Amino acid sequence: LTIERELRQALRFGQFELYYQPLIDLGTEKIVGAEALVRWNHPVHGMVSPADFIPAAEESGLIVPLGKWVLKTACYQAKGIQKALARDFKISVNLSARQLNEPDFITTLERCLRETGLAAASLELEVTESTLMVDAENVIPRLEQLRQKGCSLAIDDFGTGYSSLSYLKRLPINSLKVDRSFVKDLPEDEEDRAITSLIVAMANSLHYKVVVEGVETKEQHEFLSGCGCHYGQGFLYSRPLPADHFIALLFADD
Ligand code: G
Ligand code: G
Ligand code: MN
Ligand code: NA
Repeated sequence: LTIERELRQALRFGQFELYYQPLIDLGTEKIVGAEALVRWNHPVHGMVSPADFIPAAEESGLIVPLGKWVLKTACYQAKGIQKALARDFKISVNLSARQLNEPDFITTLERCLRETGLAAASLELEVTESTLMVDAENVIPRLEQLRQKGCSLAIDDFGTGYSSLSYLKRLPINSLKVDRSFVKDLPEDEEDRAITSLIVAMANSLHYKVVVEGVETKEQHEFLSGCGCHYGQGFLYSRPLPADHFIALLFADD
Protein backbone atom coordinates (compact mmCIF):
# COMPACT_ATOMS: atom_id res chain seq x y z
CA LEU A 1 0.00 0.00 0.00
CA THR A 2 1.32 3.45 -0.76
CA ILE A 3 1.33 5.86 2.19
CA GLU A 4 -1.33 7.89 0.41
CA ARG A 5 -3.72 4.93 0.16
CA GLU A 6 -2.94 3.97 3.72
CA LEU A 7 -3.76 7.48 4.97
CA ARG A 8 -6.97 7.52 2.94
CA GLN A 9 -8.04 4.22 4.50
CA ALA A 10 -7.05 5.41 7.96
CA LEU A 11 -9.38 8.37 7.53
CA ARG A 12 -12.20 6.14 6.29
CA PHE A 13 -11.74 3.63 9.13
CA GLY A 14 -11.51 6.27 11.85
CA GLN A 15 -7.89 5.58 12.83
CA PHE A 16 -7.03 9.22 13.54
CA GLU A 17 -7.37 10.57 17.05
CA LEU A 18 -6.90 13.98 18.62
CA TYR A 19 -4.75 14.50 21.69
CA TYR A 20 -4.98 17.72 23.66
CA GLN A 21 -2.15 19.59 25.36
CA PRO A 22 -3.21 22.18 27.96
CA LEU A 23 -2.41 25.85 27.52
CA ILE A 24 -1.56 27.28 30.94
CA ASP A 25 -1.96 30.77 32.37
CA LEU A 26 1.45 31.15 34.05
CA GLY A 27 0.05 33.51 36.68
CA THR A 28 -2.78 31.31 37.95
CA GLU A 29 -1.38 28.00 36.64
CA LYS A 30 -4.91 27.21 35.40
CA ILE A 31 -5.78 25.59 32.08
CA VAL A 32 -7.19 28.24 29.74
CA GLY A 33 -7.24 26.26 26.53
CA ALA A 34 -5.67 23.39 24.63
CA GLU A 35 -3.82 22.61 21.43
CA ALA A 36 -5.29 19.76 19.38
CA LEU A 37 -2.57 17.40 18.11
CA VAL A 38 -3.44 14.61 15.71
CA ARG A 39 -2.25 11.00 16.16
CA TRP A 40 -2.63 7.97 13.88
CA ASN A 41 -3.75 4.96 15.86
CA HIS A 42 -2.27 2.45 13.42
CA PRO A 43 -3.53 -1.17 13.65
CA VAL A 44 0.04 -2.54 13.39
CA HIS A 45 2.39 0.25 14.44
CA GLY A 46 0.35 1.67 17.33
CA MET A 47 0.21 5.41 17.99
CA VAL A 48 2.07 7.20 15.17
CA SER A 49 3.31 10.78 15.65
CA PRO A 50 2.18 13.46 13.19
CA ALA A 51 5.85 14.20 12.45
CA ASP A 52 5.85 10.77 10.72
CA PHE A 53 2.77 11.25 8.52
CA ILE A 54 1.92 14.97 8.16
CA PRO A 55 4.64 15.46 5.50
CA ALA A 56 3.20 12.58 3.42
CA ALA A 57 -0.32 13.88 4.00
CA GLU A 58 0.75 17.31 2.72
CA GLU A 59 2.58 15.83 -0.26
CA SER A 60 -0.42 13.74 -1.33
CA GLY A 61 -3.04 16.39 -0.60
CA LEU A 62 -4.68 14.14 1.98
CA ILE A 63 -3.97 16.84 4.55
CA VAL A 64 -7.05 18.61 3.17
CA PRO A 65 -9.68 16.01 4.19
CA LEU A 66 -7.62 15.11 7.28
CA GLY A 67 -7.39 18.79 8.24
CA LYS A 68 -11.17 19.13 7.88
CA TRP A 69 -11.64 16.18 10.21
CA VAL A 70 -9.20 17.67 12.74
CA LEU A 71 -10.92 21.07 12.66
CA LYS A 72 -14.41 19.63 13.01
CA THR A 73 -13.44 17.23 15.80
CA ALA A 74 -11.53 19.88 17.76
CA CYS A 75 -14.38 22.45 17.48
CA TYR A 76 -16.97 19.87 18.49
CA GLN A 77 -14.92 18.81 21.50
CA ALA A 78 -14.27 22.44 22.53
CA LYS A 79 -17.97 23.28 22.34
CA GLY A 80 -18.76 20.29 24.58
CA ILE A 81 -16.14 21.43 27.08
CA GLN A 82 -17.48 25.00 27.09
CA LYS A 83 -21.00 23.79 27.88
CA ALA A 84 -19.74 21.96 30.95
CA LEU A 85 -17.06 24.38 32.15
CA ALA A 86 -17.82 27.47 34.16
CA ARG A 87 -15.04 29.54 32.54
CA ASP A 88 -13.63 30.42 29.15
CA PHE A 89 -11.89 27.80 27.05
CA LYS A 90 -10.04 28.21 23.75
CA ILE A 91 -8.98 25.57 21.28
CA SER A 92 -5.92 25.81 19.00
CA VAL A 93 -5.65 23.91 15.74
CA ASN A 94 -2.56 23.59 13.52
CA LEU A 95 -3.00 24.43 9.84
CA SER A 96 -0.74 23.40 7.00
CA ALA A 97 0.07 25.57 3.98
CA ARG A 98 -1.94 23.30 1.72
CA GLN A 99 -5.08 23.73 3.83
CA LEU A 100 -4.70 27.47 4.12
CA ASN A 101 -4.32 27.82 0.37
CA GLU A 102 -7.37 25.69 -0.49
CA PRO A 103 -9.89 27.90 -2.33
CA ASP A 104 -12.78 26.68 -0.14
CA PHE A 105 -10.95 26.87 3.19
CA ILE A 106 -13.00 29.78 4.54
CA THR A 107 -16.25 28.03 3.56
CA THR A 108 -15.07 24.86 5.29
CA LEU A 109 -14.20 26.82 8.41
CA GLU A 110 -17.56 28.62 8.49
CA ARG A 111 -19.44 25.37 8.05
CA CYS A 112 -17.42 23.79 10.84
CA LEU A 113 -18.22 26.62 13.28
CA ARG A 114 -21.90 26.62 12.28
CA GLU A 115 -22.27 22.84 12.62
CA THR A 116 -20.51 22.60 15.97
CA GLY A 117 -21.89 25.86 17.39
CA LEU A 118 -18.41 27.00 18.47
CA ALA A 119 -17.88 30.78 18.45
CA ALA A 120 -15.12 31.89 16.07
CA ALA A 121 -13.54 33.77 19.00
CA SER A 122 -12.95 30.42 20.74
CA LEU A 123 -10.83 29.10 17.89
CA GLU A 124 -7.17 29.88 17.36
CA LEU A 125 -5.44 28.74 14.18
CA GLU A 126 -1.69 28.07 14.28
CA VAL A 127 0.53 28.50 11.25
CA THR A 128 4.30 28.21 11.13
CA GLU A 129 6.61 30.84 9.69
CA SER A 130 7.48 28.47 6.84
CA THR A 131 3.78 28.06 6.02
CA LEU A 132 3.54 31.83 5.74
CA MET A 133 6.44 31.81 3.29
CA VAL A 134 4.62 29.48 0.88
CA ASP A 135 2.81 31.84 -1.45
CA ALA A 136 3.38 34.76 0.94
CA GLU A 137 1.47 37.28 -1.17
CA ASN A 138 -1.75 35.24 -1.11
CA VAL A 139 -1.43 34.26 2.49
CA ILE A 140 -1.93 37.74 4.01
CA PRO A 141 -5.40 38.36 2.48
CA ARG A 142 -6.32 34.83 3.50
CA LEU A 143 -5.27 35.47 7.10
CA GLU A 144 -7.20 38.75 7.05
CA GLN A 145 -10.33 36.84 6.04
CA LEU A 146 -9.84 34.49 8.97
CA ARG A 147 -9.48 37.42 11.32
CA GLN A 148 -12.64 39.03 9.90
CA LYS A 149 -14.50 35.83 10.75
CA GLY A 150 -13.37 36.38 14.35
CA CYS A 151 -10.79 33.59 14.68
CA SER A 152 -7.43 34.21 16.36
CA LEU A 153 -4.17 33.55 14.57
CA ALA A 154 -0.93 32.33 16.08
CA ILE A 155 2.54 31.97 14.61
CA ASP A 156 3.81 28.56 15.66
CA ASP A 157 7.47 27.59 16.22
CA PHE A 158 8.24 31.31 16.37
CA GLY A 159 11.91 32.19 16.04
CA THR A 160 12.90 29.21 13.90
CA GLY A 161 11.86 30.62 10.51
CA TYR A 162 13.10 33.47 8.44
CA SER A 163 10.31 36.00 8.72
CA SER A 164 11.59 39.53 9.19
CA LEU A 165 10.09 41.88 11.72
CA SER A 166 8.74 44.03 8.89
CA TYR A 167 6.90 41.01 7.52
CA LEU A 168 5.60 40.17 10.99
CA LYS A 169 4.24 43.70 11.27
CA ARG A 170 2.11 43.17 8.15
CA LEU A 171 0.53 39.99 9.47
CA PRO A 172 -2.88 40.15 11.18
CA ILE A 173 -1.82 37.87 14.04
CA ASN A 174 -2.81 37.66 17.71
CA SER A 175 -0.24 35.33 19.24
CA LEU A 176 3.34 34.16 19.01
CA LYS A 177 4.21 30.64 20.11
CA VAL A 178 7.90 30.67 20.98
CA ASP A 179 9.63 27.52 19.75
CA ARG A 180 10.72 25.11 22.45
CA SER A 181 14.34 25.10 21.22
CA PHE A 182 14.81 28.46 23.00
CA VAL A 183 13.44 27.06 26.25
CA LYS A 184 15.26 23.78 26.58
CA ASP A 185 18.48 25.26 28.06
CA LEU A 186 16.73 27.81 30.27
CA PRO A 187 17.40 29.22 32.75
CA GLU A 188 21.15 28.38 32.61
CA ASP A 189 21.92 29.45 29.04
CA GLU A 190 22.67 33.16 28.91
CA GLU A 191 21.89 33.58 25.20
CA ASP A 192 18.57 31.77 25.49
CA ARG A 193 17.70 33.95 28.49
CA ALA A 194 18.37 37.04 26.38
CA ILE A 195 16.45 35.70 23.36
CA THR A 196 13.35 34.56 25.23
CA SER A 197 13.09 37.68 27.37
CA LEU A 198 13.51 39.84 24.28
CA ILE A 199 10.81 37.97 22.33
CA VAL A 200 8.45 38.20 25.32
CA ALA A 201 9.10 41.94 25.75
CA MET A 202 8.65 42.58 22.02
CA ALA A 203 5.43 40.55 21.89
CA ASN A 204 4.05 42.33 24.95
CA SER A 205 4.75 45.78 23.55
CA LEU A 206 3.26 44.85 20.16
CA HIS A 207 0.21 43.51 22.09
CA TYR A 208 0.62 39.96 20.89
CA LYS A 209 -0.25 37.21 23.26
CA VAL A 210 2.91 35.19 23.81
CA VAL A 211 2.95 31.47 24.57
CA VAL A 212 6.19 29.72 25.41
CA GLU A 213 6.34 26.08 24.41
CA GLY A 214 8.29 23.17 25.81
CA VAL A 215 8.26 24.21 29.48
CA GLU A 216 9.62 21.18 31.29
CA THR A 217 10.96 22.44 34.63
CA LYS A 218 9.85 24.61 37.55
CA GLU A 219 12.95 26.80 36.99
CA GLN A 220 11.92 27.47 33.38
CA HIS A 221 8.41 28.32 34.56
CA GLU A 222 9.79 30.78 37.15
CA PHE A 223 12.12 32.43 34.67
CA LEU A 224 9.41 32.84 32.04
CA SER A 225 6.76 34.23 34.38
CA GLY A 226 9.46 36.56 35.72
CA CYS A 227 10.07 38.04 32.29
CA GLY A 228 6.41 38.82 31.68
CA CYS A 229 5.33 35.77 29.71
CA HIS A 230 1.67 35.06 30.40
CA TYR A 231 1.11 31.65 28.82
CA GLY A 232 2.95 28.35 28.54
CA GLN A 233 2.69 24.80 27.29
CA GLY A 234 4.89 21.86 28.13
CA PHE A 235 5.49 18.60 29.90
CA LEU A 236 5.79 20.41 33.28
CA TYR A 237 2.04 21.03 33.13
CA SER A 238 0.98 18.09 30.99
CA ARG A 239 1.88 16.00 27.97
CA PRO A 240 -0.65 15.90 25.13
CA LEU A 241 -3.47 13.67 26.41
CA PRO A 242 -6.29 11.62 24.86
CA ALA A 243 -9.59 13.55 25.06
CA ASP A 244 -11.01 11.70 28.07
CA HIS A 245 -7.79 12.16 30.11
CA PHE A 246 -7.57 15.81 29.12
CA ILE A 247 -11.17 16.43 30.18
CA ALA A 248 -10.57 14.69 33.52
CA LEU A 249 -7.53 16.93 34.14
CA LEU A 250 -9.43 20.04 33.10
CA PHE A 251 -12.33 19.42 35.46
CA ALA A 252 -10.05 18.40 38.32
CA ASP A 253 -8.37 21.81 37.82
CA ASP A 254 -11.66 23.77 37.71
O1 G B 1 2.19 16.22 18.82
P1 G B 1 3.58 16.28 18.27
O2 G B 1 4.60 17.05 19.02
O3 G B 1 4.11 14.93 17.95
O4 G B 1 3.43 17.07 16.86
C1 G B 1 4.45 17.10 15.94
C2 G B 1 4.16 18.14 14.88
O5 G B 1 2.96 17.83 14.15
C3 G B 1 3.97 19.53 15.46
O6 G B 1 4.82 20.39 14.74
C4 G B 1 2.54 19.86 15.17
O7 G B 1 2.41 21.24 14.84
C5 G B 1 2.17 18.98 13.98
N1 G B 1 0.75 18.66 14.03
C6 G B 1 0.08 18.06 15.02
N2 G B 1 -1.23 17.96 14.75
C7 G B 1 -1.40 18.56 13.54
C8 G B 1 -2.55 18.82 12.70
O8 G B 1 -3.69 18.51 13.03
N3 G B 1 -2.32 19.45 11.52
C9 G B 1 -1.09 19.85 11.11
N4 G B 1 -0.96 20.46 9.94
N5 G B 1 0.00 19.63 11.88
C10 G B 1 -0.14 19.00 13.08
O1 G C 1 5.08 22.37 16.49
P1 G C 1 4.04 22.26 17.55
O2 G C 1 4.23 23.29 18.60
O3 G C 1 2.63 22.23 17.07
O4 G C 1 4.35 20.89 18.27
C1 G C 1 3.85 20.50 19.47
C2 G C 1 4.69 19.29 19.81
O5 G C 1 5.60 19.57 20.87
C3 G C 1 3.86 18.10 20.23
O6 G C 1 4.23 16.98 19.49
C4 G C 1 4.24 17.88 21.68
O7 G C 1 4.28 16.50 21.98
C5 G C 1 5.62 18.49 21.79
N1 G C 1 5.83 19.03 23.12
C6 G C 1 4.91 19.67 23.86
N2 G C 1 5.43 20.04 25.07
C7 G C 1 6.71 19.62 25.08
C8 G C 1 7.75 19.70 26.06
O8 G C 1 7.62 20.25 27.15
N3 G C 1 8.94 19.16 25.70
C9 G C 1 9.15 18.55 24.50
N4 G C 1 10.37 18.05 24.27
N5 G C 1 8.18 18.46 23.55
C10 G C 1 6.97 18.98 23.84
MN1 MN D 1 1.41 23.98 17.23
NA1 NA E 1 5.25 25.02 18.11
